[in-house]
Amino acid sequence: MKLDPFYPLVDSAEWVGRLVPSGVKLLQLRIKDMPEPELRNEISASKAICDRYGCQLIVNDHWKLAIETECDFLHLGQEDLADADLEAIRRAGLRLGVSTHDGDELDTALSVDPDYIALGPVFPTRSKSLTWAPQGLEKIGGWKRQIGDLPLVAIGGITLERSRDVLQSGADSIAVISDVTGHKDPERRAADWIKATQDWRR
Ligand code: 3NM
Repeated sequence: MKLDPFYPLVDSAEWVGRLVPSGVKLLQLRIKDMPEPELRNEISASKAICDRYGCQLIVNDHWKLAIETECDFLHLGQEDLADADLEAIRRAGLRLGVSTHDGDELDTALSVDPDYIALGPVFPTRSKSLTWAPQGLEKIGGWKRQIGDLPLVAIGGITLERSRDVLQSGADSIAVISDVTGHKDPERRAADWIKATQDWRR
């Protein structure tokens, strides 16, 4: 499986509607703390937009709702992974990406036969509070050598200006929050990312 090199993370269907028409082909809906009925609506609305524009939607954490809304790709952190019913997820045919931050977490992630591995934080990030120090670019190469053909997603503090180095270090895809949604012109920034990562899309 090949992932698009540009992988923005957003926290609402409204953001999905803003970014996906610019040509985003891979996107994560990452919503924390929302009552279930609203969450279901956000996931369904995001899926409708992604289906319309041919964008792969990946739902963070909410595996039951992802199955219910017929989504086909899920992202789980290590804690979510411990709580989730992996058999039910696989039975429903969902693909699965897993976050990792150190060797033990990588072993845990690999034990569930994931469809991609995410490694973070590559650089300092303000978007999530983490106990791990920034991993640096060399770690990306090491992780990639270890996981071989399995796609590697790099995350944490990655900007458009740093994207080439990250991809050249061995990442297959870059997950990004603030460099897009925190930008003064997010739609334009997304379009710039798509253009800048074009060489990795073939
Ligand atoms: N997970 P930004 S870092 C959601 O290391 C998330 O697992 C991380 O946001 C991890 O692009 C992160 O603004 C935040 O740095 C990424």
